[in-house]
Amino acid sequence: MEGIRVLDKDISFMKRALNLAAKARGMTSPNPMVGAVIVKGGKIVAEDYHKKAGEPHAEALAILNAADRARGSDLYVTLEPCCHLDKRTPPCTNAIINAGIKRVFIAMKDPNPKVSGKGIDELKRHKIEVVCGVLEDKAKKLNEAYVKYITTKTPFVILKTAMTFDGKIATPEGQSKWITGEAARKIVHRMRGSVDAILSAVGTVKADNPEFTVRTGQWIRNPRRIVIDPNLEIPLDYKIFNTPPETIIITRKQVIGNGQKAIEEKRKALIDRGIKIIEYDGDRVDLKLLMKRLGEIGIASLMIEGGSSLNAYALQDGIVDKVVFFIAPKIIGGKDSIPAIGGKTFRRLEDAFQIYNMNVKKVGQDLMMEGYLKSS
Ligand code: AOF
Ligand code: ZN
Repeated sequence: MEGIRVLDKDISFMKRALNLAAKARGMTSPNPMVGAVIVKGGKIVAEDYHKKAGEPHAEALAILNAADRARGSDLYVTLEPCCHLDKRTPPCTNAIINAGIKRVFIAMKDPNPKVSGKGIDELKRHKIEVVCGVLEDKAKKLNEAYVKYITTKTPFVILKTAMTFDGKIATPEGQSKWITGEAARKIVHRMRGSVDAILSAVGTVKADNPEFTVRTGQWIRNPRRIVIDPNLEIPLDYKIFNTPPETIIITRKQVIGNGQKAIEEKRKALIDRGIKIIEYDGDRVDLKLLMKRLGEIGIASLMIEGGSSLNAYALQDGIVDKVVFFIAPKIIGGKDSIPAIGGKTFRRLEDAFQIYNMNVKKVGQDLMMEGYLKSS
């Protein structure tokens, strides 16, 4: 960190800005969560956060609230202020300069290629003191989905699963309700509320008839549901087709005139219901290509809630960014029970997927373990 010496009070104002930003979790996609605090004479004179994509930016709102008090003040903002013109809202750098703000503390550089350091340069050109990197790790974690999507145009993918102490997700007969306890399931609902979509597969949907919606009461936005169903086997009266929001079905392109009449009829019935269908060629959907396609339709983050095979294919196809495993204090044992990750077995330990930046916490009676597939 260059220039200004960062003091404890600066860290605590930034912490406050981060907490404000997080209030909009699940509401800002594909845009970032951003918080801003304006301080003068050691006191907060205004603060605000970005509420929803397309609505005013955090720093612009805080400046508006501060009015004249912004002159000569310090701004704490969790993301580098924007400076580009080809967008819905006016550049925040102009607002900062015009308001007469003296110093700007930034948590992280904006990975958006249209900004990426240019916002900081613009402020410095106008003799504003800038320090970037205050609580940077926390800011990056908060906006990990935004960082991935704005730089790759493909969604940030979380692989979530609930398993026994010995890594099983169901008995050989498929019984899986409930492996984990209430507290863990509550967290899963919260996670659903913060992603754009849930990805699952026919096996899980047929076995559990899930809704994949958020039922904690606090959230108002449900994720899109995306289900891989190669032969359109999921019955039309299943919850996935009968609860909003719109479900997307990923299915195999059928060979015409090959005795596929029933599938063709089902396809028509689904389309009549407003279900979106995405087709793929070949035996199995290429998940990497699917992620590209979903990115194109604006899905910036996705959580996989599938079974053994989908979990394995997701890892194999290299689409997973983060794993969140809930571990319950139960042991099923036996080689016939269903493992969390199916698919092929690695013959050499060197080939195993490596998990980085691992974190563990206790939730109710269970453990929540998370980590990343790439080191940061
Ligand atoms: C936000 N909220 O508080 C900040 C953002 O679609 P627009 O016009 O709102 O522009 C989105 C871009 O603005 C976003 O990708 C990021 O580069 C920058 N900063 N965005 O939605 C905010 N500060
Ligand atoms: Zn802005």
